[in-house]
Amino acid sequence: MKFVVAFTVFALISAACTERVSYRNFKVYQTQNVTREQREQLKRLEDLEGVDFWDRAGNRIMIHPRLQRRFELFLKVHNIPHQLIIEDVEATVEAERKYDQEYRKARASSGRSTTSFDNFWTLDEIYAYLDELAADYPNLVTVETICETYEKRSIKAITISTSDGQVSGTKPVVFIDGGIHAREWAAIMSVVYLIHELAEHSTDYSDMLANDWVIIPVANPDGYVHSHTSSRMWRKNRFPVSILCTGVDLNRNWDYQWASSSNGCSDTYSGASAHSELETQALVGLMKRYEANLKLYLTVHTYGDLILYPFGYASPAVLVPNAEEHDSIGTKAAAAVSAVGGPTYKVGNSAAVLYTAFGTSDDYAVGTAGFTYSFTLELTGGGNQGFDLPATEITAVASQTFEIFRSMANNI
Ligand code: 0X9
Ligand code: ZN
Repeated sequence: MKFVVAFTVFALISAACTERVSYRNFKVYQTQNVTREQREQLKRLEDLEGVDFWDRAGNRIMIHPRLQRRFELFLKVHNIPHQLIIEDVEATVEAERKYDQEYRKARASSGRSTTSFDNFWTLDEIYAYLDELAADYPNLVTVETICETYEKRSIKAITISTSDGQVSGTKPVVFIDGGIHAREWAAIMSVVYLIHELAEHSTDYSDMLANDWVIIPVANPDGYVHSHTSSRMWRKNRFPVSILCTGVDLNRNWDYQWASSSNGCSDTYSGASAHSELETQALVGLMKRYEANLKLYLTVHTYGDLILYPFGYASPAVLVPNAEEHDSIGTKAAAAVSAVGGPTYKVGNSAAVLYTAFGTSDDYAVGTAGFTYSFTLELTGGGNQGFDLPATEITAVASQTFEIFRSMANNI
């Protein structure tokens, strides 16, 4: 007992002392009407410490306060039209944290315990929920741990199938991951929302359940926890790359057109080799297990209101042979979002609409794994706040995203 008390006190103290990265006076700039040449110039800043491309195209860039003057000079020299859209990122992050604390307090005092999507769930909350579903719906849901990460956390996968919660081997498999990028919290919540709908309201979705669903809501748990406890804008996993830098970009680590990158500190560092990371290996292993039935792969990210299809490694774009089908499935999904009053999603090839990137999961899914269809979804962001979608908007974004899942599952 003494030990338990001492341990609890120690845990509380160390939790309270977890050092948070402060984004005090970090600025975010929005560039406008950038020409090809200007984009090239911007790209050269991408890997510098203190420069964070919120969208990798370089339209929104977060800048460390000590670089502010030089960055503004750079924009001036290159004649790049721009606007300062966030004066102090820390204020945004603090507001997000304050909302969460107050929400949790109110909830605790009201004694409510029903599932709700009015705040961002922690990793432990998501995992507890998955286990609860497995216990409550044994004929529909199974949950398994597919990996232990570098920091010894589980990656959990949930299978939702009317064939006793198992992949049947006869139905098409829809495979979905969220949270490959740690800071993209709304993507994770949208995938949890999907799980909630399919598991707890399964009778409403016999159409969708003509497929077997294999879902990994948090593909990068170490990164996700780190973005909650230490550094809100963390993107990569937490593998110690060098004495200076941590993290591999799990969306550059796949063995299809993988390219080595020399800078381990870069936010898009691709790892020592293709599939070097445990998280990537775990997803690949699961894909291999269901190889014969893989139909649709969806990797859920934020933000940008985009439905993107492969390939993304080449410019001008190299298209998948069934690109037209991808386009029509994507266009129907975008229409489904509009039909419920959501934003206008843009549909297209990832390299053409966004930018080229090597070793991404969407390319691997069709290029190697054997899926018939593969999309990257970039969900709706929080306006100028980017990744910090206000928690009050989770339900709207998640329910609109659900329309994408439903439309796609019914049109493949
Ligand atoms: O860069 C990425 O990994 C994705 N965007 S994000 O802002 N969520 O980081 C987009 C990947 C799209 N796929 C390809 N361009 N191949
Ligand atoms: Zn992402």
